[in-house]
Amino acid sequence: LDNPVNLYDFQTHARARLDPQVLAYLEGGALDEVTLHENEQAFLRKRLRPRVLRDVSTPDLTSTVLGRSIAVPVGIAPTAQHHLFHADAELAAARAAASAGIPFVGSTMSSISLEEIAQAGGLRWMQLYIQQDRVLTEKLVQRAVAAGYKALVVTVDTPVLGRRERDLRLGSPRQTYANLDDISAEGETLADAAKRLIDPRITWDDIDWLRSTTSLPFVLKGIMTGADASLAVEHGAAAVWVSNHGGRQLDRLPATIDMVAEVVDALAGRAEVYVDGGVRRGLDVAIGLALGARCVFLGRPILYALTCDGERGVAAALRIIEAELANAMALLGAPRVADLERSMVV
Ligand code: FNR
Ligand code: LAC
Repeated sequence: LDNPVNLYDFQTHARARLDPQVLAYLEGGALDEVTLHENEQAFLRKRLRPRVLRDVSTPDLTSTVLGRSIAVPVGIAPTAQHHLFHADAELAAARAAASAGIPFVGSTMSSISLEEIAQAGGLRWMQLYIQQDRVLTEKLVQRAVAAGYKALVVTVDTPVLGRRERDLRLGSPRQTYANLDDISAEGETLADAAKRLIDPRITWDDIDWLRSTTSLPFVLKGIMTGADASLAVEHGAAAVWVSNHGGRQLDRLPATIDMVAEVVDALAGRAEVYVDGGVRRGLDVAIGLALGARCVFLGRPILYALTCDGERGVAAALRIIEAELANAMALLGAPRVADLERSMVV
């Protein structure tokens, strides 16, 4: 891919290269894909109210998440099965994140093991599905601690898999799950693996159980209401991640960006707030930060960039997002991340 200028360039290039079944898995959403599209559309509907005559000569994009410094308030969301997109799999994306100084979240369902991903260095968090087998779940947590992961991201919007019709038509890709080699059959489809690995019975009691097994801070990913955000904090969450799983789970949910303010207000500073879903521009990142998110995560765009050129592709995509964010902040009159305010977005 020659001279990518924005993230859509990676998408166009990747679409032409990927096998139809893999592309369906990557791009698909649940049912009518209303939420999938709404995530992007809601960002495009936002309008900005910039402030002028503020010295923006030295943009400062640095921030922190859970007490750790990051170079840009952007992160890589957990996505399963990077082998489908590039031979270097998760290691490529994790290395690009480490070089960029941003967090990388490894999926429970990664192609390579969490220990192999750890070789990339950098700030890594572990996404956790609470599995039906709690012993295996606990073992995964202990492995993450041993491998230097700094937080658990517990995904709570997936008690069952959403009905993704593109996958139902083409079949979901047959893969291996390196973190789960003790129980996962070689070449199991993602849909079958999810049925076994995801526990539909989990409740807030299981969050309390998880908390009792580890001192790692945890983030609940897939919160879409102020009420659940408050419960998350009451059950010990250090952060709440506003997500609708990229429109892959429950359809007809609002765009994530439209729920950030409600969650921020419900928490009133008691925990950090993150958001993902439909972020395609540094400008979208600025909007998320202005509305009160502390970090904004990317899902599919990373997989497009990974498909195009492995680590180099992801690094290039991250540089573009950073440049777009710096440009947006300067034009908004916000030299520092903390200068982005809710009043700047309508
Ligand atoms: C995901 N997502 C996801 N989330 C999670 O908690 N564990 C996982 O294993 C996966 N796997 C996964 C695979 C693929 C192919 C996609 C596209 C997404 C959801 C992901 O973390 C994130 O919430 C969304 O992708 C964000 O939306 P965008 O950026 O893709 O629009
Ligand atoms: C997905 C699951 C694995 O969205 O989170 O495909």
